[in-house]
Formats: sequence, structure tokens, C-alpha cells
Amino acid sequence: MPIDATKPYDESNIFARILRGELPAETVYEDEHALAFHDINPLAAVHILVIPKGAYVSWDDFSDRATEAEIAGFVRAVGKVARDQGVVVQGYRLLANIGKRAGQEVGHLHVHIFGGQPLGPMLAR
Ligand code: DGP
Repeated sequence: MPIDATKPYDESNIFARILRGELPAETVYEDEHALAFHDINPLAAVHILVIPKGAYVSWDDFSDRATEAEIAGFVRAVGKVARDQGVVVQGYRLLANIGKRAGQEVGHLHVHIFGGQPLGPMLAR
């Protein structure tokens, strides 16, 4: 069931629990501001999720409330993970589902990195 991204952050969401160490994740990168791990249900040969460490529901929430350091750290982490995963030369896709119409399932901002194979059209018609 997609979340309502206009609602306040819910500390019980799955990625908050991963950040607190209550649930495991296959981590590929971590720093002060970001955590990156394999998606549990990969949709491409490379499918990594990158999340900020702060409690933000969505991109618009993050861009509104996060500090400059958090924003810079998160954006740099996404790029570093893409480089580390070896998807830059062949190309890759970043995706953030936000709210109901986009089907956001987890109420903690996350960017999907897809790569490692041809990715097809941006959206199905
Ligand atoms: P979205 O639809 O953009 O909210 O994507 C949520 C993604 O999170 C989805 O691709 C599956 C992934 N996911 C859900 N639960 C877990 C989990 O417990 N661990 C990991 N690694 N990924 C999860």
C-alpha cells in the first residue's frame, strides 16, 4: 500500500529500522549522511537503494528541511555508489518514488540506482 508522503515521518518504517540496526541489510556504502544497500527485491542486475540518515519522507521534505551538509552528503553518496557499482560507463537510472501516485512503499526517502543491463523506456505507456 503506497504511503501518503504529506504525512509526518513514521519512525517505524523499514528503512528507519535498518538505520537503527533492528533489521539487516546488504550494505554497499555508508558514511555520516547516507546508507546504501541492495534492494530486497531487485528489478535489475544492479539495484541499490541509497537513503539519507536523517528522518525525511520524500525528496520535497528532504530538500525543505535537510541541512546543506546532509544534502551534499546524500547527493555525493548516490554518485559514489554509482561509480563503485561500475554502472557509469554503460549508463544507469536514478528513481525516487514519492507518494501515492508513484507507489512509494517505504516512508523514508530513497533513491533507487538501476543498472547492469539495458533499462528500457523510462515509463510504460
Ligand atoms: P518504493 O516503491 O520506491 O518505495 O521502493 C521500496 C523498495 O524497498 C522496494 O524496491 C523493495 C525495497 N525493500 C522493501 N523492504 C525492504 C527491506 O526490508 N530490505 C531491503 N533491502 N529492501 C527493501
